[in-house]
Amino acid sequence: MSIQRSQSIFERAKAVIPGGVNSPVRACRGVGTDPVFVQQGDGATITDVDGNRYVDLIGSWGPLILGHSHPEILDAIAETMSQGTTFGAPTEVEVRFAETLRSIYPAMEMVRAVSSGTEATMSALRLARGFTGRARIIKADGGYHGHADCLLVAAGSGAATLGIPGSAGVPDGAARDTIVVPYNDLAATEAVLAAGDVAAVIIEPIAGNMGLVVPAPGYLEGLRAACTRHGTLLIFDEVMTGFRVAYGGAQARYGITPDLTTIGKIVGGGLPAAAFGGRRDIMEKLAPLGPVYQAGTLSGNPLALAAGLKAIEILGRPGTYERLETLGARLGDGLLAAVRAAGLPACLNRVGSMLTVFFCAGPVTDYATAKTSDTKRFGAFFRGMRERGVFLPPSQYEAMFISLAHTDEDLDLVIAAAKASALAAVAD
Ligand code: KE4
Repeated sequence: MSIQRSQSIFERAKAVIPGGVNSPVRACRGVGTDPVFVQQGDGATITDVDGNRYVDLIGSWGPLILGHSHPEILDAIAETMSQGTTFGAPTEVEVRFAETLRSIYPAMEMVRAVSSGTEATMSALRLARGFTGRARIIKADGGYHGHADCLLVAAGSGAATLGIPGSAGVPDGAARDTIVVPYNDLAATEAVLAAGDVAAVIIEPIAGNMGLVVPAPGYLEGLRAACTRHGTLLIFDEVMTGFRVAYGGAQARYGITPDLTTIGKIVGGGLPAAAFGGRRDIMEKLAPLGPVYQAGTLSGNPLALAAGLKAIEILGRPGTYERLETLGARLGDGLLAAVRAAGLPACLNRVGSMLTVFFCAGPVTDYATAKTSDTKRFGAFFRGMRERGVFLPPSQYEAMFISLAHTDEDLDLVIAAAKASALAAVAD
């Protein structure tokens, strides 16, 4: 497979963009290769600038649950674009977007649209701190909620530790009030909450950024009860899981009512849009009504919201999530069998159409167990799969995403490639 044009563009890119990419994971540094540059996407496939076609299992990291260039979404964008793209003044589509989210996510009694998941989580945390008058927040080790300073915090040693900066440029003061606890460790979380000074727990109800990790039975229910007991707000970060794991997200799947929800990716229909929302008494603390400031030039962008509303409409059609479950089960089981058939230890975590095959015996129940994976072997597997026409997320600690555009033939190709790539990875 020639990637000559990609390589020449990558050289140009590295001269003007840090690492040649606009988001670090795209650089493929975790899987020992260089990125290919994409020319176009079509349904379940992408084509790179050298004309190589791949079955796409990244789906732009979640947004493209309907596949690339869905005709109805392109039509919705074109129709909206004909009237203008952004006004810096309110539009009716923003109201329809908020009403639609509230009808599907009843916990989102009020909604504020923003342009990225990072903005949604950063704003939700500021709101939680403003509402409670408390400074401390809790996040899970291995949880990723975007790159706001207070969230780029690494776990120190020990179960529940005061945050230490997880990135250069994050001052101690910004990290100090963030406490990091192991995912699925309810006791550690409750021990921190007991002090009664925590503004919010922010959690991925199904974790997707340490690879996919599912909540242990009772974990989310326990978080809900403990937050209620201690006057702490429970924030479900559903940027990835919203409209992915169920039409109503993880909160519908598990029957939990968070105080605030952040949502993104799919709700933009492939364009930049996200939102946060929740209890009316909390949301009404937001400017211009209340003292918590938050703003955005392109927040509620009509083009992105029109695309998002069309995606939400299509996902609401009968049989959607049954089909995604069928595709997910077929792919997950096929990949797991392929890697194990090569004699490699592997385990699978999957919820519907998002999944991760970990290169370790498992089970993977938190970040510590996820990190026992053989990332070198995963890298070899990634390279073999790309060579064989399959575009995997370039990290063991990410989830794969399937779309409604994927066909059984696509999955046959992926599973055949996995069998060969796993064997090659053993020899690598
Ligand atoms: P964005 O700012 O990237 O739109 O969203 C941040 C975010 C917030 N919450 C969750 C649960 C997320 O998964 C994300 C972003 N996800 C990563 C992929 N794991 C985006 C990919 C990237 O960083 O390039």
